[in-house]
Amino acid sequence: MVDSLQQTPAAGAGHAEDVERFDAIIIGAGVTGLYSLYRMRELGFSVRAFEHGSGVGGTWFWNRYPGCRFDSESYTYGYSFSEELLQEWDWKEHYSGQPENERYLNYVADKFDLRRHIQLNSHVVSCVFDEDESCWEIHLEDGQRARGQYLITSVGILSAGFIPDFEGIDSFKGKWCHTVRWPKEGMDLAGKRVGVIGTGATGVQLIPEIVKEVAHLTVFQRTANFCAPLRNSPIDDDEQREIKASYPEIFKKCMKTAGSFVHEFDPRSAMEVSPEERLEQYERLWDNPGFGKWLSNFHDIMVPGEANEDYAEFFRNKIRERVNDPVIAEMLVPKDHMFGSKRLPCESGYYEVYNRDNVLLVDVREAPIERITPKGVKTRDAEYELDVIIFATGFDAVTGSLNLLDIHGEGGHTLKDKYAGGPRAYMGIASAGFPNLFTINAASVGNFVRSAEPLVDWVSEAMCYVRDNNFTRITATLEAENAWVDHVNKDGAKILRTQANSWFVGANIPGKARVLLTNPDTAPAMRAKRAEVAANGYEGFLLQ
Ligand code: NA7
Repeated sequence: MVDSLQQTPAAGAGHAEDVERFDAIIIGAGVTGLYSLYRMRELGFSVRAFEHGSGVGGTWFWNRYPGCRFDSESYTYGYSFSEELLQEWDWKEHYSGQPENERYLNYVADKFDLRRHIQLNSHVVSCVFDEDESCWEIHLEDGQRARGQYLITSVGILSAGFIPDFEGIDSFKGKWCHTVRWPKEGMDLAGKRVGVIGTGATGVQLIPEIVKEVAHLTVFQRTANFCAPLRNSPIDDDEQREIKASYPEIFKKCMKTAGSFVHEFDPRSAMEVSPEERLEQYERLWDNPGFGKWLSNFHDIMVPGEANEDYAEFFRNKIRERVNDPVIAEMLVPKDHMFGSKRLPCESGYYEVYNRDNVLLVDVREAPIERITPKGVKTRDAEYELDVIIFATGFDAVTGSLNLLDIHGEGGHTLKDKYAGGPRAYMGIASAGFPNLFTINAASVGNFVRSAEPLVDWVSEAMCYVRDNNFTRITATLEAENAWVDHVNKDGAKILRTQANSWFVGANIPGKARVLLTNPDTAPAMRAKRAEVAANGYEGFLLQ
């Protein structure tokens, strides 16, 4: 459970009230929840968002670990729905950090007067569909209940933190936490012997920051990743003016790309240009900031084959150049998965960390972690004495956060049971047997806000259609759901994202079904599909 990710979880609100009724209950006040609240309220629905945290921001509220920041360009991540907001808000860095991102979301909540519809410190423990009244009832940890015709889960795809089931965590005499529950007051790491388990996007952001203050750092790595330099920098006044003048073009560009990022693939094949030209492009992208190294490259880098392997080797050699000790360098060089088959972490001085005398890299694929002891971490080969253990061990992605909500649909059937073999949701958002439930957390991937805004718009319009036509329920049909799941499995098998063991396919969680947890389609294809469904009178949905 979420609260077991930190030694001292925050206390809940602890009050009970009468059952209040709303048109829509939104769970989560992160980027999607805030926008859902805004949009649905604008359309005349009564709404209430229930948020577990003591503040708004979701991902940017919980992930307070040092180094946490965007890998998307800041100005592509913000909301586009208000021109005034776009002109008022100054992003200070090209890849903005957690504190500023949290400030931004608080600014949005204040500017659009959203707070009066948000109940903080509200831990939803179950959601039950009332078939007689065609509405959802949610239950909070403190006994409070609320009812809504619609249930909107804006709980994020990466919010249910995961700690491997290591024996002995409670016996550890030092301090520990998971990065998604980094305490607001910070962790005292100065002069301490610190261990970090996990080297995904989170670990790679965290490690170069904390190494500046710890006495000694031990990094436990199971899989070496392809990581790219972020090359963050401040946004100066001229750039700020230029950004603000070109938002329409920026967003237009984002909306054309597969993942809604600002980077567009080069239509040329890597193997069709000369080796010199190829290398020149690799080097140019390498020197540029952000995801361009991944998403502005030759298009065939992103399919298994010669181009992908050629670029992977370029990356491997970049790692070898940055790490002084060739043995450590080889430990950091990824060899067991294709470039782009896992999410590309962006880093700022990550590899140079391993040139320090006070840093030790431990290969826990070779010698797995056996247990946590009172003194530290015990692998097959040694015990590492530590004062602090940081779990950067990722998330039970997509379905994990839904399972925590304990959702019961028609006939009392649970979403958890339905999803036991992987998500079963038409277009990723609606499941047969769960009327008026939109799992919007499960369908937004890529550059998050860019894909979430149109999705929330679509759901809100569907709700208007139901209202305007005097229906009370909208439910995905089993046929539409089955066809969609077949599509995810069939087309998902062809894409790079399903070729490695990662959270994309649930492979990071022992015992979890190995299926693509998101839609396999590009963002424009998903928008087109949803538009077609709406134009055909919500094809694939049963309206009652
Ligand atoms: P990730 O990318 O899932 O990374 C988790 C890391 O934890 C990864 O290095 C794992 O190794 C490691 N891990 C997990 N279980 C173990 C065990 N049992 N032993 C050792 N190491 C383990 O999560 P992040 O938080 O870094 O990033 C998640 C997303 O958040 C990211 O994609 C961004 O979009 C934001 P593995 O690679 O599985 O061998």
